[in-house]
Amino acid sequence: MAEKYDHKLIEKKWQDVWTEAELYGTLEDKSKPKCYVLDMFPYPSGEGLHTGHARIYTASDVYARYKRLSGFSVLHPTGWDAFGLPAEQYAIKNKIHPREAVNKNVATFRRQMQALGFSYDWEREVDTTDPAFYKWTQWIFLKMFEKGLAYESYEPINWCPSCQTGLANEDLEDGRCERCGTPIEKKPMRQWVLRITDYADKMLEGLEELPLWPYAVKEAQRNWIGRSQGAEIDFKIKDSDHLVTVFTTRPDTLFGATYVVLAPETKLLDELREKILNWDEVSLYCDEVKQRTEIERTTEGREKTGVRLEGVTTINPANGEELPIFIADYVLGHYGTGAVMAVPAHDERDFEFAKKYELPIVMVVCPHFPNPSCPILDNAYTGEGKLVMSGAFDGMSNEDAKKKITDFVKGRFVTKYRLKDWVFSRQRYWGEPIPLIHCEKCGIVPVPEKDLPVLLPEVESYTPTGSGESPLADIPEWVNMVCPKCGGKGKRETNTMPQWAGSSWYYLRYIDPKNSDQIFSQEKERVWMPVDVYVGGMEHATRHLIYARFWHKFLYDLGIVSTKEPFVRLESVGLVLGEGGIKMSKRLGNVVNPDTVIESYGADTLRLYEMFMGPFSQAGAWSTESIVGPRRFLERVWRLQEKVDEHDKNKIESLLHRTIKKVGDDIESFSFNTAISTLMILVNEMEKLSVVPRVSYETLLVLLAPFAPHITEELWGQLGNEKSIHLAGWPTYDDTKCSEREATIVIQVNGKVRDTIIVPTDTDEVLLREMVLVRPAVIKWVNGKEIKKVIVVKDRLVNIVVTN
Ligand code: ANZ
Ligand code: ZN
Repeated sequence: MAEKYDHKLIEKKWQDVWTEAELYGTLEDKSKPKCYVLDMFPYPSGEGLHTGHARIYTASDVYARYKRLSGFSVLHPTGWDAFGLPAEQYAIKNKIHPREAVNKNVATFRRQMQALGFSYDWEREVDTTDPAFYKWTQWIFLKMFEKGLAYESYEPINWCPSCQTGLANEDLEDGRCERCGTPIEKKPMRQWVLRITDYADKMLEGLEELPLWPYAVKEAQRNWIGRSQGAEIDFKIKDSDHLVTVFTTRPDTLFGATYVVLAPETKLLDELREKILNWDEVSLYCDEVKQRTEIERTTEGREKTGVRLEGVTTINPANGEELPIFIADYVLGHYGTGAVMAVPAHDERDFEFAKKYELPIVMVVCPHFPNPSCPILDNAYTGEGKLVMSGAFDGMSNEDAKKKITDFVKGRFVTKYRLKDWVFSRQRYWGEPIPLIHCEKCGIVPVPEKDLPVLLPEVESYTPTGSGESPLADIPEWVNMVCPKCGGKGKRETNTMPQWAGSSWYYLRYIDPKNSDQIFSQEKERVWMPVDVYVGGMEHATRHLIYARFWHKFLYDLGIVSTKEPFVRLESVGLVLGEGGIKMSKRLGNVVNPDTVIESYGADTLRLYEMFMGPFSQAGAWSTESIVGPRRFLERVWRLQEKVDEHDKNKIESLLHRTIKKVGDDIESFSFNTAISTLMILVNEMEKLSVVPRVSYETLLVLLAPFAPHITEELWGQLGNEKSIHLAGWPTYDDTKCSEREATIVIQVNGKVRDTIIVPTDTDEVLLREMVLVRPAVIKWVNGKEIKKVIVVKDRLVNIVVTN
């Protein structure tokens, strides 16, 4: 009789054995196909690993283990994204050096990740704050500088008054600092900017070559980049030499422009100040608008506001008509030219505005031409048609008129992007120093490559100065230096890089993490790139995943990497919510600590539970009650060993073959929850047998090994196997033995149909009940209510009766 399943005896033991045997070291075995399985490395915060991390890292671990078992040479590394504000703030608060804070937090993360049994190749661990790593981050920056992709700018940028640093657009959420929620101000200051817009087209085109990325992520990137083709057209200010240049995607509607709108931020306003009769009103309005976030300004349906400029008008270049000029908040200063020609008949925003301020609405594109009478509009007409009221262009299709009218008024065709160049400097301590020198004579001089890395110096205080200078500016010994070019007086750049820098290329360093002469060997890069599967959170869709693609494409153009895209396939994880489907938060006190779950149930149970919560890409709610499910399942697998018999009289051959096929297919497609259900069915059937043939049991163990690596290793060993189960090889199946009978089960809650599920016929009632209760559609209706009973009609129906 086997002993009781005690995870505490097993898990640590096997983790030590695996480490000792270097079981998960990367084998650069060229005889096997390669697979690079990557997850988004953590930011080692003071809070330690959370259940969301555990979901991502378990998924990538299951996949990596499955690929190793299937004969692939697998690269599965991890590391630490450890620069940035949170570490610095933690250090300030706890009065320790950010280096110490990072070391401490990394130790916690590493311990927790090891306790979960992840099969990372720890020999390849990288840390973005390690000088041996950031040397190469600085090196890439210098290459960008060399190619003119990094430039100094004095434009007003996003400034967080609380974090006291400049920020990129990607660091904002609804006009607020993504970190602390403080509304962003615009502050003019010197800064370093990366010309990411040079890569906008390449990044858009590249999306077409990524069929294995979720559509939603690609769509988010397209919108973020926001390419828009249109024309710039000059309008003269009457009785003046000034011009208003507007950006329009609809030059075909120029004859229908009935006023012009300037963004309250435009410089032109100051230039026209002498002429504007109601200047006080205008400047008051401008001040008001500055208080509003961009979201407030552009939300559809919100009442539009504006002020007419008294004393100035402009001339429509198409027909010489005199038009009024407004300033209005719905026109943004930093998009296009900051000025629009308003065509209320064909643009919804202009239509609303024109109604409110009683401005003329002239229809110039009509769908029923040559029928002479245009309809009276209830809202803007945005469709296609023929031109009317447009002089010589009447009758022309509006598509053709775009070019013709632009040429007629000598406009210029332009492409605009919503994407802005990447504000790349931070006025904070804990980041990579930007490796540049300001020389009195030579101007900006790059630090010579041989002098990299530029080490982050020790400082008295990490607290930002608030003056817009980084704390590094307070260390004259560090700042003042000899110009490497002329030997004259030089000063170091004191801004640091943003948190996103290291993560924009870290996946390349894993390939050759200890190389001190090169960023990585080109030969190794050709072996391992591209990343075959990248697993992480959706919040990175328009941040990290844009930046990394940009850097990768730049490195491709330099000839340093061999693939145009870094990540072939992307799998995004759904959130892990707290009990009852609400967000986990410290404030609500509902954060689940993986340590306590591992302590009471074991890492294998936690892993299984995280994968069984529901479809991987969908949110799942934590439930302490249902974590016993996976635990009991593992106990059942444990007890099955009592039935194992050496003699092979396989009564469940067909089910076994089907299970091998289904579990493999499901892991391949990240359908981990259904893979587990399938294993549950198999265990259920095995329990019904009086003896379980040894080979069948061993097959079950191998199939379960990627999910529950410890218990399966233990049971495998108890059967007398000497080699690790994780080297056993994935079982094969015979297609002809896979024929399956299925039943579609209708799932009801209080008699109302809420979901359906396909299961093998004869699926056991208890099991069916378990499978049904974890489905998101069911949880939605059952959550928070008491389950009175569950009615099961075999192969047909499950009805859950709850209190109302
Ligand atoms: C006249 C017009 C007529 C327009 C019409 C549209 C429809 P996308 O596609 O997003 O690039 N626009 C230009 N600059 C703007 C700014 N800084 N703030 C707010 N709106 C701005 O949008 C381009 C269109 O948005 C432009 O084309 C302009 O309005 C407006 F029937 O010009 B259009
Ligand atoms: Zn010099």
